[in-house]
Amino acid sequence: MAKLTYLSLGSNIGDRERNLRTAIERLAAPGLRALRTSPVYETEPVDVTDQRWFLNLVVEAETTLFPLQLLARVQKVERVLGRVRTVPKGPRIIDIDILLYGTAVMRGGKLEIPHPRMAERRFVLVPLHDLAPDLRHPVARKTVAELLHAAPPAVVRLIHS
Ligand code: GSY
Repeated sequence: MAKLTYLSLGSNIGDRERNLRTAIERLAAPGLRALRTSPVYETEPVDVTDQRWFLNLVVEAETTLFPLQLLARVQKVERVLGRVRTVPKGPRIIDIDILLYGTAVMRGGKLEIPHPRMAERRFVLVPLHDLAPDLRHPVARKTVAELLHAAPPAVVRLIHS
């Protein structure tokens, strides 16, 4: 049975826009079909603030992959694009986070769904809100619109739709 999944993509090295586009193209392979892509936003870095600003977007996709298969797909795309895990939370060519996978809740293993920090991150919630404002977070039991309303401030500027 196909599931609806939401992926957050971010890049802050090199041609950020091209990195995002290439990642979206590479994600689409047997078992995953991108349905809609949010507008692109330029966003101030969170956690490690002394780095270039990111471009961020969210992809809505339909997938028949199981969660760990989806994680493997995401990590493969990150590898192919040349992501090297050096500084934790530091600059990256591409970062792809699985935000939601249907209404699944997975905790305590190598993959946590919903993404454990999605509810505090404006760079995730703004583009997710463009696609699915009424979607309900299966743990917080709040809609994306409600989470965005309560999220801490951070600069998120629309670059283009
Ligand atoms: O977790 C995703 C990578 N990342 C980002 C990001 O994509 N955007 C912004 N604005 N800040 C970030 N900090 C990290 S780590």
